Amino acid sequence: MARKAADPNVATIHDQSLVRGEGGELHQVANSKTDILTTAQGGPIADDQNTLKIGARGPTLIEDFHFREKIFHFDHERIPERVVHARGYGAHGFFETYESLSKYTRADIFQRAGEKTPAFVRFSTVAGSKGSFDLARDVRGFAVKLYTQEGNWDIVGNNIPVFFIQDAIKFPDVVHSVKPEPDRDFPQAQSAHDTFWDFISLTPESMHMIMWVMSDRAIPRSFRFMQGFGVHTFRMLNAADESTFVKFIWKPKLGMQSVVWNEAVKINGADPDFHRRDLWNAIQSGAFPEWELCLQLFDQEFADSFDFDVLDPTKLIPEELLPPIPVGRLVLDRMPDNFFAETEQVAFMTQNVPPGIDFSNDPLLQGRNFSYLDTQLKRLGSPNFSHLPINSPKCPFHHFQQDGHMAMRSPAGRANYQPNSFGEGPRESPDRGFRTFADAEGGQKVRLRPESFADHYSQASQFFNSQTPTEQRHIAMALTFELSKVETPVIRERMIAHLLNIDEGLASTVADKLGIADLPKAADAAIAPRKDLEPSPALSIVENCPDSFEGRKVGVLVSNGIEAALFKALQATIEKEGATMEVIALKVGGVQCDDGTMIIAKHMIDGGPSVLFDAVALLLTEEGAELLTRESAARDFVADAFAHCKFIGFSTGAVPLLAKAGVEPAVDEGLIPLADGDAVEIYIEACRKLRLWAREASVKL
Ligand code: HDE
Repeated sequence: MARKAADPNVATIHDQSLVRGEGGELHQVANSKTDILTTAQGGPIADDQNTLKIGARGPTLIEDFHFREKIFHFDHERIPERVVHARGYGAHGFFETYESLSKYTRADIFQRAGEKTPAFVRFSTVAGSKGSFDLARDVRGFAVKLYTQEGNWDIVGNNIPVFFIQDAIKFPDVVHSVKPEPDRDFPQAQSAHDTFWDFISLTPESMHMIMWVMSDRAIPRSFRFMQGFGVHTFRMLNAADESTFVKFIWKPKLGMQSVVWNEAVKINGADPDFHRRDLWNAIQSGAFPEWELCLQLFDQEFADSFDFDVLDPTKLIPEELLPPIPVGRLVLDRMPDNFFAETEQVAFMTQNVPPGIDFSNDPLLQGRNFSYLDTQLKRLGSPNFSHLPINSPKCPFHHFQQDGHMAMRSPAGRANYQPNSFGEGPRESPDRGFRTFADAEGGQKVRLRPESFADHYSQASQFFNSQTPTEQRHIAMALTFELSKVETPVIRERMIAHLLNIDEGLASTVADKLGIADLPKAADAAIAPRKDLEPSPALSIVENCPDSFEGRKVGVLVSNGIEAALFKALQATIEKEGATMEVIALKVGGVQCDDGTMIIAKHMIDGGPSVLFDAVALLLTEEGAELLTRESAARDFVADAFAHCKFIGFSTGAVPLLAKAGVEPAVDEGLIPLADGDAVEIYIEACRKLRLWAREASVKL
């Protein structure tokens, strides 16, 4: 069934047209290359074009079992989408362990250097439904299933290391608030509406997460350029059952990158599948994305050194205070053969942990361990969802669970229980089996938040203070945009009152942009916010720019008559950098170069706006540029690339188009003349900075 072809986007096409049989009926008949079409029961089918009727124009007969079966199955093709994280995209790969971690954990996956463990990863947005667009401002799911030798281990994380709420009992509330409002069923995949901000403004514990969600982290350029976090504090247990606390962080080898909001809005129109297409293209072309798993390991004494509680999922441990240790790499190298069978049916569960990994008392994690099993039954419809190949362990497994809907295994033997006297079936192993950390617990039964969870603002301030001025501006703009869509003034004001506890400058900028003349009083805080926490540069995307253009994409706008040598030099340099390019022209048929060679375009100008690319180059003759000045899509191509602070390479002939788009060719160092082959190197070097943020103040995004 695998459909692999030279061009990642094109399956092999066999030209087979319908043929007419003796009675005039249509057929697409099997030949030596194809199998004979059958019913689900295996019966060969003679005619799949026409229902069985009395006469050519007569009524359809109910004895047409083939038609009945085909439509019946079609009518039942959908299963409930995930209540959250409905829109997602997955890929297969492997995890490779660097060194033995036996000192900290007895988990089999961490015992041997070089051990490779099969993996499946599903990235997702949270709020939107299955058919929503990829570039919503939202948290991204980063769920990893590791098929270890001791059972499946799911690290069901996000691309943000903290969460909105501290207690699982609030999860339905936060999710209801962000989903489409129940009376009108909009907006789709957006947090910019009253109910979300109403809930948030009444939930101070969400403020740290809100800073992240309003930052560029929530509009990633690609799944390949984002970090992943296990969020909660977990435990590792070694052979002696000694516990070490651990936080899991995935770091992309290609570095982090996000888009800007104005770009995100336009990408959603130009290519709603931007992220999944990006992953598909990268993997199909052999550019396998890679992440390092990094661990923050600590003990109780270290945990006690903080004002905050390591069980509180709205807090993180700054990397500067506890540097994450790389312990292995995750490589995604194969797309599923079938989206539904694998990506849609994959069932992640936080409670899937192997011996040597254990939970902490984080109340969010404890609640999740309850929820995920429930949700799988609802979605997949049977307690036998672990029989599906994507969910099935790849190590030996033996148990006495049996029967139920869609049981796909046929266990042999007489004794389906234990203990039994027949010597049949598996037995437990106190030695090799899962052992829970024997922590001492005690106390009254209460419904209480611990005092140690009461600081809701200090790390929100720390996050804001750790951002570059550019990123801080983006947070202010995002908050302004979102709150501008809120129709209830008191909700806006409540949010300003919270922002005052995070950063007064931020609060007054947002208030000013919303036209709130009188600043409200700062929100009452359970604990006085600390604004003196050391900034953590690791939290900034811009500070950690990879200084590489690898894995990125250039959009090259071309016209007839351009220098073939320059085009080839550009192409070669981009490829050498490990980047890719796509050609845009007036027509997809392409253009002819000065030496008569043809360049085929991937996009016509309306179909390839510059928002789809990390940098652009304009290889135009003057005549070609003049022609394009009349196309609004071409003017937008240039104006947007400029406004989004992208590097723009241009041939001399392109100047008229630049001018028409309002861009001075020498306005800043982000505009790079491509006079000859050497200039191309200078251009690519500049592109490694990804964006010329210095331009931003002048373009007023
Ligand atoms: Fe989830 N979450 N979640 N979540 N979550 C689900 O399980 C839930 C939370 C996350 O690609 C559901 O299979 C509760 C935090 C990801 O298939 C459901 C709480 C984090 C995915 C569920 C949380 C996540 C889910 C819906 C609060 C980051 C997608 C479909 C206590 C650490 C997995 C499903 C995939 C999916 C419950 C909070 C990440 C309903 C009750 C915090 C990446 O079980």
